[in-house]
Formats: sequence, structure tokens, C-alpha cells
Amino acid sequence: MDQVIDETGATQWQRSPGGLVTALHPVLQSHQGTWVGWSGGTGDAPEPFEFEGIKLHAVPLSESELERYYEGQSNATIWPLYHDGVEQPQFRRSWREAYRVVNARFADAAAEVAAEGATVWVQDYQLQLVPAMLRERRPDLRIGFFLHIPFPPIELFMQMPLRAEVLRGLLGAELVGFQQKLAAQNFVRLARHLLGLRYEGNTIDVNGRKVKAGAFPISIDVAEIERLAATDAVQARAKQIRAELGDPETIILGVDRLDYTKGIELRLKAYRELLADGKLRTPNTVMIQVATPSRERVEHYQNLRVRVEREVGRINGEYGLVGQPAVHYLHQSYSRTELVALYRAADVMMVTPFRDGMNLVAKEYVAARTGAGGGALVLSEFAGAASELRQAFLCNPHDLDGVKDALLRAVNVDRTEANRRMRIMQRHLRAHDVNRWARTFLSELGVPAEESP
Ligand code: ADQ
Repeated sequence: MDQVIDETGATQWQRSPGGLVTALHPVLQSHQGTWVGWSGGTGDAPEPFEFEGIKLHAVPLSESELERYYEGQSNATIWPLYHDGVEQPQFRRSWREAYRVVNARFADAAAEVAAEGATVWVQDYQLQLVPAMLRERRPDLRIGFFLHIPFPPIELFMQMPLRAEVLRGLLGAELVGFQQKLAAQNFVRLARHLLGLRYEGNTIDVNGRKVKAGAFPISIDVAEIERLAATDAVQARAKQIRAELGDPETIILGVDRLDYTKGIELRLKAYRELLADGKLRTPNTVMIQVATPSRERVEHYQNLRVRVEREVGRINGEYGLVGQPAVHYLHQSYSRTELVALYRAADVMMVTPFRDGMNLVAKEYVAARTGAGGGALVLSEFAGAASELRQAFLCNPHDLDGVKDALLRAVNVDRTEANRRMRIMQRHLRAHDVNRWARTFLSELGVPAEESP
């Protein structure tokens, strides 16, 4: 959750954009759990309170922790390293120290809030030391951990100065969940390589205690997206978006956090080259790129923004007309309703990350198209979602010609074929929604079914 100041000057709460929050919000609502998390600001944390049916227990961060723990160790060391080093990870001693201090604070907070024998589910790469710290403080708890981003191959992980501590931290959980099978395999092999631990299948023996690793591909609240997509407001808004764009034949859409892992520049380049080749033409084709502001004080992100905006300027300079830009670039956050309307308006969705744990946008697009007819998804093979959404137009984001080819095939696909592909993917998603993800993880962790969503 993020604290924001409204127009009257009062403090309000709002859901932060991003995959983790989108996925866990419905799970916590149905589970009546307490969310122990960062308030999104610095200074004192507010007292515990309830928001949209979820009990929130905020953990404070100081300005220097925000810089060292969050922007530094989490987002300039671990994030790039775990995403195949798409950008060069940076290593700093003071960041690591802050990571330890903040992880200990989260472990203290969870230890204080959790009832006797409760289940604690630790989420994501910012809190990898917490499982072991929490086990030390509260051996009575049942502890699970889920990593939302990829887990790298041994050779990459070994670069990290904090490697043994992070691995021991994760091994404090009884169950460590990943998006992909390969990631779980990387993890068990690493446990043997780095700590000499034995494993059988995906179960690691940590001095007599069993730690399981497994793949639990995350998903979305499919019913909620389908419900929103069917509302009159969304359908009218989708029509309006098309009309405002001048009723082009083809609308191509990208929706991402402005992050260098997402391949935004690459997709713009593919579009520009297709315009240059005369295979796509403006104004019958229009692209919309929504790029939510993200981690704006981290240098990698500032550089990316400059590069993306330069590319957008170049495309519009060469192919735009007065009142009809070739790319609409929106560096803004949107409501769920507006996003779903955009998905409904778009003929082709481009999801082209160089590496992505899952990518919920790809799944949201497919779900939002229910009943719409048409619609084609161009999807990178390096997004976790590619192992499930096999009927997408898959591409290798490192091969620009391959991306151009996938985009062109998606633009030109006939409606019957597009519908066939969409229906298969929609059926898959309905049977694999976010509740199933949570249920599967929690049941593997040993949580009784009646306590599960
Ligand atoms: P993210 O890297 O944040 O998630 P993603 O899975 O695509 O990536 O989730 C983004 C979420 O933010 C989506 O629900 C999307 O609708 C929302 N969003 C994007 N742009 C927005 C905008 N302009 N306004 C409002 N909302 C916006 C991380 C991992 C992923 C993994 C998820 C969940 O990097 O690989 O899928 O966690 O595990």
C-alpha cells in the first residue's frame, strides 16, 4: 500500500501498482490475513489499521534505508542479478548491511503479530533473510517463502557477496516457491554447491530438517478481470479510446512498469523498423505504450527512461502526423478499469521482457478479451507466462527480426485463428487463477484446506 495526500491535504491509502500487490490482494481479502509490509514512505509507520478488508501492519524505513536497502541492495543488486544481469548488478557493503537490518525488522514485526503456530508467508526478493530470522525468533511458526522474480543459475548467483546468507535465509522456510520449475532446480543445486547440502528430488536436507522447493506459477483474479471487462463502463470506454485514436485498423499496446527487464525499447524499435519497411503504416496502425513510473531514483531506471523517450520521439518525428502520433507514450499509473478498457481496445498486446518471473499483464490481457473477439498476444519466451500461454505469438526478445516477425503475424492473424488461440488461453487461465496459486502453495506448506482461500 502507498500513502498519498489527497486534494484536501488528508492522508489516504491506495494500492500500489505492480505484480505482487495485484496478486496478493484478493488472497489476503479472502483469507483475513495480516499484511506486514512497508508503508511506501519514510519516517514513522502508522498504527495498524484496516484497508479494503485487509489488516495492515506497517514497518517503517528511514530515508537512508530506502536508499540502501530498497533502491540499493534490492533494486540495484538483487533485481538485475536475478534477471540474468540484463543490467550490471552493483554491489555495495553499506547496502548489504541495510538489507540485514531491515530484514531483521520485518522478522521482528512478523514475530510480534503472528499467533501461536500461525502460518507466515514471506514474499519476494526484498525479504530473503526473513525466513531464517523468523524461525530463530519463533520456532512454532509455519514459514513459507515465495519468490516472484526468476531465481538465477548458480554461476550468476555466486557473484553476490551476500550469497551464503541469502541462501541460509531462504532455507529457514519449510517451503520455498518459485514461478518456474527451472528456478526451483537452480535453487536445490545451489544448496548443494554452496552449502554442501544433500537433496532428493526437490527436498533439501538442512541438518535433518526438510525444506521443499517447488514451482507455483502465479496468476490473476480472472473472475474480477472478466467481470470488469463485461461492464458497460469498460466497453464504452474501450470504444471511446478507439474513436479518440481516429478509429485505426490496428491498435498495438504495451503496459509495463518502466523497467529495463521489460523490453520496452526493443518493442518500440521493432515497431519503428516495421514502419520503415512499409510493412506497417500510420495512421491505420497506432501504438500505445503505458509505462508506469517505477524506482525513479535508481540510475538504471533514469537511463532507461531517457532511452525510451528518445525512441518515442524518434518514431513520432518520423511517422507521426499533426494530431496523430504513431506512438502514444503514457508515463502514468492507471486504475484497473482504465487498464481493462485499454486491453479491450487493443488488437495486439506486446509483452516482450528479456526476463520476467511471470508477467501478469499478459494474463490480464487474455482474460480481459473474454467475449471481445479477436486480439493477439505477442509474448517473449523469457517471461514465465510463456510456459502456460502457448497460443501466444512467442518470440525471442534478443532477436529483433524474430520480434518483428511475431508482431507482424499477430497484426495479420485472421479472426477465426485469433479467436481459437484466445479461447484456449482463456480456458487455461480460468482453471489456473490466483486463488488456485495460493491454495496450492498453502496446501503444499501444510495449511489445512479450511484455512485456505
Ligand atoms: P511486475 O514486474 O510488477 O511483477 P507484472 O507481473 O506484469 O510485473 O505485474 C504488473 C502489474 O502492475 C499488473 O497487474 C499490471 O496491471 C499493473 N500495472 C502495470 N502498469 C500499470 C499502470 N500504468 N497503472 C496501473 N497498474 C499497472 C513482479 C514480477 C513478475 C510477476 C509478478 C507477480 O516481476 O514477473 O508476474 O511480480 O508475481
